[in-house]
Amino acid sequence: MTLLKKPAQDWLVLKAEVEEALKAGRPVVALESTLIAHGLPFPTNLETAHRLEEVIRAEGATPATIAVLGGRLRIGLDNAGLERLARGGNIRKVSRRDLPIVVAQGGDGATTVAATMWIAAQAGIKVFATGGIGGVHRGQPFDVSADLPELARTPVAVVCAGAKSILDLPLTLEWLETWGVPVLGYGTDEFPAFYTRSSGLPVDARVDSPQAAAEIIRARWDLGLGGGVLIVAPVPAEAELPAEVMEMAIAQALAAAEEQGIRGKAITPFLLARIAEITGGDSLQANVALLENNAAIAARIAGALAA
Ligand code: PSU
Ligand code: MN
Repeated sequence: MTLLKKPAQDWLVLKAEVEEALKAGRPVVALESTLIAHGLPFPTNLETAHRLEEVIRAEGATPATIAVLGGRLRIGLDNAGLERLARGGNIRKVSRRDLPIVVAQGGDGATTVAATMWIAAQAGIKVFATGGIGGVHRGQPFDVSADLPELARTPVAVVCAGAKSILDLPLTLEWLETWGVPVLGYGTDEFPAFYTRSSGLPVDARVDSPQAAAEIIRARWDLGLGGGVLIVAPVPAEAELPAEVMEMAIAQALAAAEEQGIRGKAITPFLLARIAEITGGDSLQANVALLENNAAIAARIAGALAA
């Protein structure tokens, strides 16, 4: 029997502009696709996917939206690829454990933070922007998103607006501490809670410029510590939602999930959809505003790292 060792590169398909930017050492920012296929409704998802790429370009970086199409790990999508994800229908939610399945079966998949980080790292992309990361679920401390171990092991800096309080935020931060993931507040001393700017929980360090963030990211890798860094930026003040409204919506969504027995990988998309329903258009507006903000910050940090 021959054991063939095939590098991951064989399954990677880079969009030409992304490949050129990487070769030239220009800044590149990865974007995930689960938020397109399972996090936002159509057509807001498609508009947002395009908008995030524009924001990154306006900051002088190259966007690379990541997904699995036809079993290939795609880094940088064309309009047809983005549309396929946004219109949905048979798009698997792909986290680390799903990667071999969707590749072997030649399927289509939207990548979570974990899977996007891993694919980005295969191509040498160092910075990634998203909305919120997964974490430790409320009342279910054994339901830990694969995003957390990925942050511990894969060398990509992730910019997000914290995490929704559908999760247990204190336990999520404890997990990151145990596994050595630095959490940097971008212009804040507090861990933001996605729709709201504060959670009352402290970050490990505050950074007030892309350079300050880049120096810590670089030091982590230069020290040989490897792994990721989490940079958290609060939702822009004008788009923030009242904490009481959010807590009520989250409590209702959690009760519905419990009642309907929703579990495993379905729980996050279920809660996101219920919260969007309950809060109406406001939550969507906040979601898009924080995504744009994160994309711009990520592009500036990628620029500082490339300098
Ligand atoms: N949180 C959000 N919006 C999202 C997600 C999380 O506010 O779209 C998505 C991200 O892709 C994240 C994934 O990586 O959900 C986490 O899913 P799970 O909890 O099953 O690991
Ligand atoms: Mn889970």
